[in-house]
Amino acid sequence: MLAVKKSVTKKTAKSSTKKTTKKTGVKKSVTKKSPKSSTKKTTKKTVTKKVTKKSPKSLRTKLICISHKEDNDGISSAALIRQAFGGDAILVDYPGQMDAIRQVATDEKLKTLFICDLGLSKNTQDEFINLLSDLRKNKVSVTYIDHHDIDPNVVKALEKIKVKVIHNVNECTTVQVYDAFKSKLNDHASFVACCAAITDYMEDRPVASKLLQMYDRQFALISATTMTYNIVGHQKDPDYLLYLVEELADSKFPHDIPNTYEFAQLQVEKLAQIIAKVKQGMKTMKNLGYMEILDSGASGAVNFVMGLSKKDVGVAYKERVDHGIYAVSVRGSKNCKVHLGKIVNLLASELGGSGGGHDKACGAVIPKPKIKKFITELNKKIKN
Ligand SMILES: [Mn+2]
Repeated sequence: MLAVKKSVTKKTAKSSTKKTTKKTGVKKSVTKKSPKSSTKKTTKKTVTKKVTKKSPKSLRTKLICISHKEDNDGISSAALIRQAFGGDAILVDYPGQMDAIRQVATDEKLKTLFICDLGLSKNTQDEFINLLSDLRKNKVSVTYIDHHDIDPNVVKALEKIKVKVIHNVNECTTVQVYDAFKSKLNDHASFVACCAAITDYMEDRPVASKLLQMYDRQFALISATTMTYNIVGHQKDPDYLLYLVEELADSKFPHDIPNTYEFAQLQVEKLAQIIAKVKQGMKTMKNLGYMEILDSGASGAVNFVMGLSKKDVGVAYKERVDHGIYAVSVRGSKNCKVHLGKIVNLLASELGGSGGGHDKACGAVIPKPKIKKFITELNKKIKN
């Protein structure tokens, strides 16, 4: 474990200094003096010079990609945006999504914003539109790329304010990023997209399946799985996740990123322990199996809850003590005929939370006291 961490920190440090000197034009003048100084410090020194030289418009130089941090599709979307356009990634989960957008919206240097693989729900969509419309008023270029179920009125509203919307529920986000910007990407980017599609169960879709044909299936499967385990196992290590974004943007195969396979082995062992715990702790209702997860991620356990309960829907939830909420993961089997993402979106917002996603895989944020109600109501709404 120690060895894993060490080499990682070294690499991250290296690549992040590279980043400051290489990518951001504004920082250049500052980098000479102190390469370590942050952007905040930078403003102090550059502003006086800049203001006299250039119009305020040209102060906007930053490109930021806000993407989903919890899976390979989000991380890989950020990586391909970085390869195509440069800039920096901000990785967030669903509960942190709006905070991140609010924060970048106040950044006066922001010129271009990409938002990837972050679905919207009834409770977030209005503020999302408002924030982006403020950005558009400031001439910030905004591109939203996603594949989660979305209210068509939201798409209309976004297009009206000239946000570029790339949205297709039939391909994962990274495949859509690849497809939209392949002229700016190298050949390896198609492999990154393939692996993301596998993680999202979408490698059989029209574009993704063509990409997968170019590679050996088992090679792509083990690469996607290794990435997934490294991402899931590093959710509390944001620097490592950003490092993965950089390595993928630099066209590294997962097996060329140090220690990823060793780390995946550790994750596999943890998952085996989760199976044992789910067998003990899982409960069932008529139409679903459910379980509160205490010592791992809910999304890592939810498939076991569904499978071991022998129901067509599984629910796993984990308390986020700092937020007073439960992070909930929901999965449906092939026999599940209802659109879980749509049901969960409605139900979560009725209970003062938010949620949504795909037909057979979705998530929600539910206020702590409402979790039991969420499960009983979901059980009622999915009767087959
Ligand atoms: Mn996705």
